[in-house]
Amino acid sequence: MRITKIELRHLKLPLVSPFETSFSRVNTHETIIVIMQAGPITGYGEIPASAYPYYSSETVTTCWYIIKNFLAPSLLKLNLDTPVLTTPEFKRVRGHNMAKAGLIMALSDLKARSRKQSLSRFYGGKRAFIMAGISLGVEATIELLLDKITNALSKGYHRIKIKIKPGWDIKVIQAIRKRFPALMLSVDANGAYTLKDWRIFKTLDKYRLLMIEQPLGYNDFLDHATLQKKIKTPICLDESIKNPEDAQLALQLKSCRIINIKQARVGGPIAARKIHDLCLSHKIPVWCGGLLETGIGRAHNVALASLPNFKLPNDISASERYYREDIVNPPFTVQSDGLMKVPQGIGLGCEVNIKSLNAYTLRKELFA
Ligand code: OSB
Ligand code: MG
Repeated sequence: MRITKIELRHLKLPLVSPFETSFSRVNTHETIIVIMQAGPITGYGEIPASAYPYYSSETVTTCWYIIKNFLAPSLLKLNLDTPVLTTPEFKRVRGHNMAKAGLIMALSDLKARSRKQSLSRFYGGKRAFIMAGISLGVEATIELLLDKITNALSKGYHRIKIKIKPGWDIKVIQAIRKRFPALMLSVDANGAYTLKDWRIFKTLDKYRLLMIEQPLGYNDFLDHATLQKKIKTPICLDESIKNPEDAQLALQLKSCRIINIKQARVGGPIAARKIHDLCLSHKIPVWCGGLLETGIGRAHNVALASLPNFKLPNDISASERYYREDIVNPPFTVQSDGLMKVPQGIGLGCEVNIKSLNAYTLRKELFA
């Protein structure tokens, strides 16, 4: 079977509440849905690039441009069984991992559906449930953040991650520890510090954090290795790991003890699985990060997180944590024990709600 059509949808969705990180504060999220057709089968992928080049250098606009001009033409008419990463144009286009990832996700969904398998099964997943976790942004006051944590715990989340930045770190973590002594807590700086700030992280050692995510520069490996030697808390890399070679480098240099895998960031599920396998062979646990995905990207993330070395709770929350109305049915939910079911139906394992997909679409384009 051959790929006959690729459609892109640029979506803009209101968030249930604003999300603030060390690099921005947003009320809405922009993402691209990839709809790929082969004969009678449709596959879906998502590119959660956002409107801004702040988390990653890619945006919805750069992804659209690269897909329209380079990647989509090279995929049309391609046989479903051709390994897409080896096609000349995919190899020739350097970088643009998110653009590539969305296409490979849609292709994977197509392939899983053509074999009548769930995406989890297709990816080699073993878990029937994955560990949900929640990532909470910077708030106006510590008291407001404590309220958000209380609320998250009441919804079943067992691991809370908070965003930190200079001026919103030690005193916040101290207050959380005072109120929730046994909480499984981690922090994410999104690269907001430099090695000169190492004493801050040394101080954090006493708060029993599960990990410190991306404390230093988004391209850095060496300073992270130096910092990891100075502190006891495991460092987890997110932004620095853009492909399997980066993961290899980080493991070799001991820049981190944990890796956050986002398939959008690393170029898709194939690269994600390579990083997973590499980490497994080095006894380094991984977990699945998130980029505020809609139900389509979430289904891909849940399927990926069902692989065996996803040993730590993921940044995968219920649909309602992000959106009042998701674009899939049923929406993703978290159980009171903090677990989320891995859909067992074929492909994504949930229905795409075309009505809400249409309602949030800003523009669309068809390549055939
Ligand atoms: O660094 O993990 C991050 C959201 C947007 C950009 C970067 C990050 C995040 C999150 C939220 O932490 C994860 C999620 O719940 O989707
Ligand atoms: Mg992160």
